[in-house]
Amino acid sequence: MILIGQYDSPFVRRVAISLRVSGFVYQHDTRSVFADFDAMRQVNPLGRIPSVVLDDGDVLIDSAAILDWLDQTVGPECALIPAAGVQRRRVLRRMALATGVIDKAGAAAYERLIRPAAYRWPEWIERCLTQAAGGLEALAAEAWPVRDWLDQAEITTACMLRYLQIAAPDVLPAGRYPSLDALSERCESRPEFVVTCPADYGVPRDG
Ligand SMILES: N[C@@H](CCC(=O)N[C@@H](CS)C(=O)NCC(=O)O)C(=O)O
Repeated sequence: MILIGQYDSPFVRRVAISLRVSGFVYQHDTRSVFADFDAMRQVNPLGRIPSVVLDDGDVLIDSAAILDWLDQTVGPECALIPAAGVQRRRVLRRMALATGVIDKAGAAAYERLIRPAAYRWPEWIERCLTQAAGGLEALAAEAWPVRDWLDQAEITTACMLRYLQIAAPDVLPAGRYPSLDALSERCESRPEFVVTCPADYGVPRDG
């Protein structure tokens, strides 16, 4: 199996960590979604990451679809998203909040890092950051019990928190939400997080 995409993408990283937690081995294709755009479009017509190429050649695109394949493959006992009921709803809600924060903080970061300064729209950036802050506040209000195992809400939220630290540090000042800091520290100390930890954020930057 081949995982395509660099770990500075929280969507790629949550797939990588989920594969490792579930005992899968993969080759890592680290081509850049920006520098290798044409090659990326050969794999995923949207030119986005992550993608996973399965051993039979089938290509999975979009982290949610990849995680769904993973849970289907390992079965309900080992799935990272509970199969049904209130537990499933709770995990899906947290995942929606965490991916929403990534989307909004990411949109603001793209505006500031990629769009030429003359074309930036401060009100739009402000709106995105307000939405990201709302998601963070909602996640901080949730209980994050300490356990030996991880579910997908914890993996996705921890990947989101690390992404903010490197791509949009002003969105989450250290200490604002101690429960999220604790979740991040707990997750980042695990081997699957350590080996996938991104050192830097690889989007093209202006000036
Ligand atoms: N819904 C997609 C979002 C993936 C996504 O936003 N990927 C980003 C990297 S974090 C990307 O490919 N950005 C380049 C682009 O959209 O042009 C997923 O969950 O896989």
